[in-house]
Amino acid sequence: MSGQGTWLVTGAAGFIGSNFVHLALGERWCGRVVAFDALTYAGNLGNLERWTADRERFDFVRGDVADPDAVGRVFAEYEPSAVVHFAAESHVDRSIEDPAPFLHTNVTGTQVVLGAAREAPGAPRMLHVSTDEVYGSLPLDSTERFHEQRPYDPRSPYAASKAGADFLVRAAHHTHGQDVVITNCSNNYGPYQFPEKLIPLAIMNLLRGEQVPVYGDGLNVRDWIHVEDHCRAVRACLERGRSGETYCIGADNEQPNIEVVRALLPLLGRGELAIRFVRDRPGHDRRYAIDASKIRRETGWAPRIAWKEGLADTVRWYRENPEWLASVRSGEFLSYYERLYGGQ
Ligand code: NAD
Ligand code: TDX
Repeated sequence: MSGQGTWLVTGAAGFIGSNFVHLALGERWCGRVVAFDALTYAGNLGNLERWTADRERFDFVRGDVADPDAVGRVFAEYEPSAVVHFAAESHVDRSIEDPAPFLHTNVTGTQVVLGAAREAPGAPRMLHVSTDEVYGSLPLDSTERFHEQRPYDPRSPYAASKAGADFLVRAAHHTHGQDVVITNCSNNYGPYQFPEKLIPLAIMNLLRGEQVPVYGDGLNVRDWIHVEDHCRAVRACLERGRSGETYCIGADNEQPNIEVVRALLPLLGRGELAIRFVRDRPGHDRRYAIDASKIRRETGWAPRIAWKEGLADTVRWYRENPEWLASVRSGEFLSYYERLYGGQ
C-alpha cells in the first residue's frame, strides 16, 4: 500500500488531518491524497497550502461526510485504495453546549463513509480515528490505564458520539466482514491545533499577555502525545494493523493540566500570575492514560518525540505563525478556499 495509490483523508483540513497529509505527501507514504473536508470553524484549507498547487499528488474536495451523494462522488471519482477518517466535531466543551453537530458528523458521517468504502470498487480499508475518551475516566490514585479490552464508558456527548461511531465500525466488520481498523488515541498537541484546546489556547493567551483559564483544581490528568507520533501510529495501523482490530495509541506521558500550563510559562516568559482557576467543566473526566503495548508489539510503532522538546517546538511554531492564529480566529481562512476553488 505504501508509496502508491490514492488515500482519501476526511477532516484533512483540521489539526491532526493536516499534520497527517504533510507527512503522507512529504514522506511519500502514498501516491496521492484526496482531502475531503466541510471546512467548519475548525477546518482551514490554509493548513494544506503547501500542497494545493501539486495537482498530481493532491486534491481537495469540500463536502460533508454525512452527505451520501458528496461522499459517493469522491469514491467514484478518485477510487481510493485506503480511507483515513479523521473528520469529526472534536471539542468536548462544544458538545456540552450543543451535541447535535456531534451526532451528525461523528455518528451519521462515520456511517456514510463506512458504507461508501464498503460499496466502492475493491472495498478499500477504512481506518477510523477515535479517542481514548470512549473508555471513560480513571481515578487519580491508581496506575490503571486504558487498553483495548476495557469496556466503553463515554461520559461527554463528544465521547458518546465517538463511541457510537466506533461501534458502527466494529459492527460493519462483524456483519459484513468489512476491512476496518480503529485507533483510540490520547490527547494530541502540536502545530495547527485550533486555539480552543488547552495547549494552543494557553500559548495564545500567554502570547497576548492574557491569563490561562484552568478548569477546577487543575489536577485532571491527560496523556499527551505529539501529533506527528499519532500520525505515524495511524499509518502503522493502516498498513500493518489487523482487520477488525482496535489499537490504543499513547506516548506514556501523563501530565496534570496545571503542570502543562506551568511548563509553558517559562517558554513564553510569563509567571504564575498568568494562571486563573475557573469553574470546572461539567462532568470533567479526571484522568486518561493509555497502555500502548498492543500497537507497539504488533506494528513496531513507537513514539519519537519527547514531551519537553515537543512542547518547546510547538510554542516556537505558534510564536512564528501569528498570522495563522489571527486567520483561524477571524474565519478569514475561508477566503483562501474561495480564491482557489470558488465556483466549484
Ligand atoms: P479538528 O476539530 O481540528 O478537525 C476536524 C476536521 O473535520 C476539520 O477540518 C473540520 O472542518 C472537519 N469536519 C467537521 N465536520 C465535518 C463534516 N461534517 N464533514 C467533513 N468534514 C468535517 O479535530 P482534530 O483534533 O484534528 O481531530 C481529528 C480526529 O482525531 C477526530 O476524529 C478526533 O475525534 C480524533 N482525536 C483527536 C484527538 C485530539 O487530541 N485532538 C485525540 C484523539 C482522537
Ligand atoms: O481552557 C481550558 N482549560 C482547561 O483547564 C481548556 C480548553 C481545557 N482545560 C482542561 C480540560 C481537560 O482536562 O484541559 C484538559 C484538556 O482539555 P481539551 O484541550 O479541551 O481536551 P480534552 O477535553 O482532554 O479532549 C481532547 O483529547 C481527546 C480533544 O479535544 C479530543 O478531541 C480528543 O478526543
